Amino acid sequence: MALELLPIDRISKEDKALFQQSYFKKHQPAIIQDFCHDWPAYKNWSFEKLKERAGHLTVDLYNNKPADPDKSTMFVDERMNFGEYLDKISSNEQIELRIFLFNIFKHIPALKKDILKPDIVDGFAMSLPFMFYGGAGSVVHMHYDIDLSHVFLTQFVGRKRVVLFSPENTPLLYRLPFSVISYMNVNNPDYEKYPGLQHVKGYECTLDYGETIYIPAGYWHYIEYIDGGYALALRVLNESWLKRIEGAWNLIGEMRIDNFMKKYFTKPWFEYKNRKAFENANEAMKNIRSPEKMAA
Ligand SMILES: O=C(O)CCC(=O)C(=O)O
Ligand SMILES: [Fe+2]
Repeated sequence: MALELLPIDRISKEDKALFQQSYFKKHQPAIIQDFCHDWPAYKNWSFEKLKERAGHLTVDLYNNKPADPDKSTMFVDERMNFGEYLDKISSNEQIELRIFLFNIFKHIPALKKDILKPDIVDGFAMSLPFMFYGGAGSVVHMHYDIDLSHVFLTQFVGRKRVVLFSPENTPLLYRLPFSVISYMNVNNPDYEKYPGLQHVKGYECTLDYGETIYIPAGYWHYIEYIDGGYALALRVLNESWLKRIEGAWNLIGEMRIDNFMKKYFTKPWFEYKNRKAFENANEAMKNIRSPEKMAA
């Protein structure tokens, strides 16, 4: 049995009121087809032009291996010259190497002029633009963004498959406490080991060149690079102050506690978190009323 994944609506940035009412306010994902079409970046950010402007940088690369639950968060798998890396991913061979959360603008500030502040909603944090790169076959494992901001991810080159789950699904995805990751296998879910997965409801799309996906705050996302390519993520801070505080706590508190415990109490800490993940999923399953009960 495959996961229940619905398609994601496509709209235009001209449908501003529709986007705000039916998607942004309701935390419903959407694809905005022309979000970046008036940006200089839409025309300018080809492989060749990026290589010309930033090819001399050195970048940290990450492979497809899922993060080890025992090790502290993300360590670099390889380092490479950025120009060489762009050549590799543009060849469209299977190259499972990604760059994530790359603030390329810190190194080449002039690139920022190629992005225009969107007005589809207020509150874009233009000082926090991050880029993501990947070769064909690269995978971004299931996670949600720790700061709990809304993310607008714009694809400049290549296509990617994006799978999303709303935060209501969190216990059923067996989230390990003190982390933002789930070890589920999207393409081959193990319902015997993780029965909660039978109840998750998500979304799926292929994000095409020039399109932008709105990933509401706290949404889980899993991404497969169909082609080598790259994207820019712009953030809108959460409208709820409580969520902003929770996001900051995740970053400065929860993550540090987790890294400290992983370092000094590796095995018991993992066992505790794993047990908790199963308890949370079992509790959530109890609360899902079966169709027979609903009819009664
Ligand atoms: O596109 C990617 O490589 C990852 C994007 C992502 O995880 C994000 O924007 O939060
Ligand atoms: Fe993310």
